[in-house]
Amino acid sequence: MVHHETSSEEQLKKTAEVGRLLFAGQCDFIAAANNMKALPPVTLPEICFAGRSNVGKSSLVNALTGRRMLARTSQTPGRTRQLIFFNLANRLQLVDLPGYGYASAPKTDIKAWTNLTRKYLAGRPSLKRVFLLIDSRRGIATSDQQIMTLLDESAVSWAVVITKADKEKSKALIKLCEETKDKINKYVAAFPELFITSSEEGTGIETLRAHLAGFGLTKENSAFRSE
Ligand SMILES: Nc1nc2c(ncn2[C@@H]2O[C@H](COP(=O)(O)OP(=O)(O)O)[C@@H](O)[C@H]2O)c(=O)[nH]1
Ligand SMILES: [Mg+2]
Repeated sequence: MVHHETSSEEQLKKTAEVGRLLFAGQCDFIAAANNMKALPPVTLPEICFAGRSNVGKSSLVNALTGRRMLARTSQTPGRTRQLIFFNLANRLQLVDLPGYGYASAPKTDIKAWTNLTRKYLAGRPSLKRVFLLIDSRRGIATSDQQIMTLLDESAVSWAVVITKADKEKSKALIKLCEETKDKINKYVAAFPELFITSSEEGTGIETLRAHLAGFGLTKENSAFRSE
């Protein structure tokens, strides 16, 4: 018997393909900002990755874009204190935020970049959605809840991405996801679904790409398209 795809299956395939194509396109580093004045101008729609230090933000940007060294992972500590902006095919801007709770840094430094991150999160007009990363082995911490509250109060839409799914057994992962869903339920600006990912193994990356592509300009409307 011939299997006829339902329209929703077809739709899923289509969005996956749109995501794949977008992330296979050009991706350029455009700015590293450590103060509000250094932020690049508001042009493209923007999405950002936030979370505690070491949660896997840079690894996720690299996995999504398929470029190993685009966002430097934890080996370059200085970089982790700046907001790093990437331009994806003139259609979407990706931002790798400084992690909160960097234990080994001086308190005044932490305050400075935490303030910058908070200001950015609460007041960036082009910011379409914040992806808040949660380590599958750690769950939601107080510092995460503070960011969730800030985003809710600023009416900025956000979603949870579970990282390092490869490090947890499936039973524990299911439990963590259920607990996480329960916790984010009470926030009005939270996207109800979780994105479960492993940058190491590629789990969930295609789904996330497809979702992210929905925030970008279409190819036809891209900022500097050649006529
Ligand atoms: N097993 C595993 N390790 C990961 C994954 N993502 C990141 N890591 C590791 O976690 C550490 C912190 O990652 P990084 O991307 O620098 O985190 P950031 O501080 O949030 O930018 C690094 O040692 C990564 O190799 C993952 O999906 N699986
Ligand atoms: Mg990083």
